[in-house]
Amino acid sequence: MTTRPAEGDLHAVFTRADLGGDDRLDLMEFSLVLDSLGMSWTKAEVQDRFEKADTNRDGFISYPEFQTLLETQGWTV
Ligand SMILES: [Ca+2]
Repeated sequence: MTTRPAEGDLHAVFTRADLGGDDRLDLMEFSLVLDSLGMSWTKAEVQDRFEKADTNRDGFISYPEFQTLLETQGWTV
């Protein structure tokens, strides 16, 4: 079952996964977010989503990029 977190919850999920506390997610942190959202993707799928979500190609997912990813995936926040 996939729950659809409210906006505040989503940011809490993002912040909790941001182990470095630098307001962006690396690939490992990104996979933690997916776990907490109940997404069960393979490593290859996670890598693929990560690369698509990282629109400015800096190797990290910012919160705006994260929100855009959820929108493009059709996940309501
Ligand atoms: Ca980025």
